[in-house]
Amino acid sequence: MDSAAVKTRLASEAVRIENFLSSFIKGETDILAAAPKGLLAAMEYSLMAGGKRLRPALCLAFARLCGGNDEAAMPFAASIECIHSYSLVHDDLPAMDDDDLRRGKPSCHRQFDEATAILAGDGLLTDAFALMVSCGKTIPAERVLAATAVMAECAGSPGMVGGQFLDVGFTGLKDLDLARLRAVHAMKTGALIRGACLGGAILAGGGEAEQRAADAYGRALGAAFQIADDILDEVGDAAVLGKPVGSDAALGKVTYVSLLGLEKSRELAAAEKDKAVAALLPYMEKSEGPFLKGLASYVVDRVQ
Ligand code: GRG
Repeated sequence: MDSAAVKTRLASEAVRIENFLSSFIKGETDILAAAPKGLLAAMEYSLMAGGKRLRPALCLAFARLCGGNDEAAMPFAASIECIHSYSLVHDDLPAMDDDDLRRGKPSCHRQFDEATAILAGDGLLTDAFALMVSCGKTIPAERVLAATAVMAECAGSPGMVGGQFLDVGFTGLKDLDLARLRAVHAMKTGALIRGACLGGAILAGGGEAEQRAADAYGRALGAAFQIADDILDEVGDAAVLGKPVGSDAALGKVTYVSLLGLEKSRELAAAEKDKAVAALLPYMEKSEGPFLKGLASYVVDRVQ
């Protein structure tokens, strides 16, 4: 699938995902019906502010690849975007990156206030798990349980939260080596991407080989994604990204680019992309194989 077709496909997935997220966050389902409207407004502000919807699209694609039904997997896929959105809200807070802008708009604590942004993030995270378990209405409970456990691990202290903790501690550290950097990013950025792939495969009843492929693809894609993110922070277009560039260097962060330089970073991103594609080789005849292969290139070549 060429890059234009991948972009079109991802955009159409994003519309479906956003339709689901929008009705969820407006309190139209039982899960959020009793939530305070003011809190939902802050959650909606961040959740519906755009974004590529890459993680839920990966989850849906792996669910389909493993023979699952789209509609049944949608709440699970959408829950991963809620977790992603919470992580960005909290990452922008003054105690963390202290960013005023996210996707070209004031960050949540700038638009509302700090306490509201903390609670909006808390709400998005906790309600995500309610969404995940709601899949038990249509999917066998043991699969939902296993996929939810994967997400808890990937989003929690052994995954994204732990990686963020280590990353905050590393800011300003100059002697961080490549192995440590990779390990931190595998947790901070990679785990949620891997969880989206593996969670989708488990939810759809994928077998051991399919789960292994989803895991390997997600792991490599997560690494490629972070390297591309570091490159974009160095050479990206602030207007397209919707946030200032150069913030990593300003914060004294060690990144792939600061350690390896631009050219070597690009080579490493391409090598991770190749690993992701290799994991999918047995599945290229399936309808989602070419899309997932194209997504790996999209992640490396993206401009936002
Ligand atoms: C606060 C617990 C906690 C975790 C925060 C992921 C993260 C951990 C912080 C975000 C910092 C950052 C910019 C990491 C680089 C990778 C990343 C997550 C980029 C943003 O993801 P995209 O490009 O965003 O998928 P969109 O806007 O498309 O949703």
